[in-house]
Amino acid sequence: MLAGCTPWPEDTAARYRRLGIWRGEALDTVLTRSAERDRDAIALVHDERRISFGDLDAWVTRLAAGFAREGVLPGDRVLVQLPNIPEFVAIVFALVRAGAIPVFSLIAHRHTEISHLVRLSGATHYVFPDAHRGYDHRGLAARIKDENSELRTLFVIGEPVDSMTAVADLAGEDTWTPPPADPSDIAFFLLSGGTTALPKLVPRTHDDYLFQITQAGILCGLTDKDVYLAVLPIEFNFAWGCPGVVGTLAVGGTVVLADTPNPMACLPLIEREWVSITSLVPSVLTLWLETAEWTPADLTSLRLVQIGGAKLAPELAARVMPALGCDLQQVFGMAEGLLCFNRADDPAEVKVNTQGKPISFADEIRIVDGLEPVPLGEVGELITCGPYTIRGYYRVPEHNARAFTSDGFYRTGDLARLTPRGDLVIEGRIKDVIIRGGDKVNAAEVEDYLLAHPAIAAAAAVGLPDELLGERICAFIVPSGPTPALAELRSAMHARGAADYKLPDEVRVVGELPLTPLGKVDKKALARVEEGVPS
Ligand code: OOB
Repeated sequence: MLAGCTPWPEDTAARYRRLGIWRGEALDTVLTRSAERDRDAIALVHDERRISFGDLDAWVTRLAAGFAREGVLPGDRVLVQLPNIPEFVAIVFALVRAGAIPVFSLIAHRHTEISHLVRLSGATHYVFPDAHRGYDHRGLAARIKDENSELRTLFVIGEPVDSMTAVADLAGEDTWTPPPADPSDIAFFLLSGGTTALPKLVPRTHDDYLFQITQAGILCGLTDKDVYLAVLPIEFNFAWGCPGVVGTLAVGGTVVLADTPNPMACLPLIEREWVSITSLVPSVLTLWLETAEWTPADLTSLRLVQIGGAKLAPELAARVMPALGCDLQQVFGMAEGLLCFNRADDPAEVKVNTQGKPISFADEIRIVDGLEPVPLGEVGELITCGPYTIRGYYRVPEHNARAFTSDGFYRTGDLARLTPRGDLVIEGRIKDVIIRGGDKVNAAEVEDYLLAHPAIAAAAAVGLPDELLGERICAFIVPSGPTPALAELRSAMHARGAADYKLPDEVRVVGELPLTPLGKVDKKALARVEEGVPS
């Protein structure tokens, strides 16, 4: 395994292989297999482009040969920063086929994140678009290359300048023979999804990811008739492989790439492409539900909408099935591995109120306080290990010592409890705690109380520095009607049973909550309000 990554213990790995969980196949075989089954079936759709499995598989081999010819070697890390376009899929699979390791970055990343990722990954190549939404990516890439001597090649989608290489000019034969792959080694790096620190690198192996997409696909009843709409950024684990893009391609289904999560664009796309399944974060779902009420778009093809990435309020969850006319599946997941899904045959009440169960019998979950399990049904930290959950981030040994237990469980940092029927309910983040005058207040709990108020559409509880209390509770709210005053909010929360010390000290009205590029509330930006920095 690539130096700097933590392998599973040998006996555990042997067990996963013996049980057939790890199949010992390279990730890019999913494309070859689907192409062998039906070369003419459509794999990718973007705007007016439609690419068959036969063409995609051949394109991937030509690109892999082209990358190899340009000096991309097996084991090289290659930073990939692209929007939802077919090139993302082709390039990532081509790098995997060439034995290189793509490092997924968000298109929204700028100098701070990109230079951090180049250094942390030791990337020797960088793939990016010439420009996207008015931003000059070539300028950023040139600056990054000047500052990092190990970065050898800049590959651009679009017009090259200076010494950049255009991906369109990569010439290789589609009869090229790739180097042999080791399926137990790293296929690509995902990014950790923190909202407070710079991302860490999450090494995912061929074996572990193939298992994830297969298992997720089975639980979604995915077949070659399915059409998956990639709405969220494609490099987000949720959109890439839960079952997402890779899972859909693996069963021979069609992936439609959306340029934006905007419902005005996506709902007509569902009608045009007969989309059957998609995955959204709650903030995007809110927009979709508003639009779905009056849109003329025909959504009858849609059979399943997966929602995850952040807490889904039960009130919002209850609106999915009636408004979109399809099934709801809550997904609790993370780049590091563990995925929990509602099951198709769960009662509606379970789909609305819980985040489901782990997708595999081989996932182990524990709910602990420190290392000790809490009594069944009580809230504690969720820790987990299993066949697709990493044993360590790349090249951060000090952090790994804290983030993993000595027996290899990943400490998710999420607070969770189990219902009597064994479904998980996520109650907040361990670190999302406001320490108010010595009392610890779970921000998510305050938010649940706020959201229960009929005049509040969205809310975030944030600890702001306070001379007297250390931190005071500030409720940032997006009103859905007349703005409730602080006193009224406090008494409404009190009437619902909230303890005095959990009541907000201050209310601030905002037009919308700032979000990270992956749709999580950006509390760092909210806290900056206090410093007078515009969020
Ligand atoms: C997904 O992945 P990441 O790595 O961006 O973020 C993981 C964190 C979790 O630890 C949890 O704090 C939060 O995001 N989260 C949820 C949630 N799903 C994720 N919190 C409450 N309810 C949920 N349903 O966000 C991700 C990766 C794959 C599939 C889905 C989400």
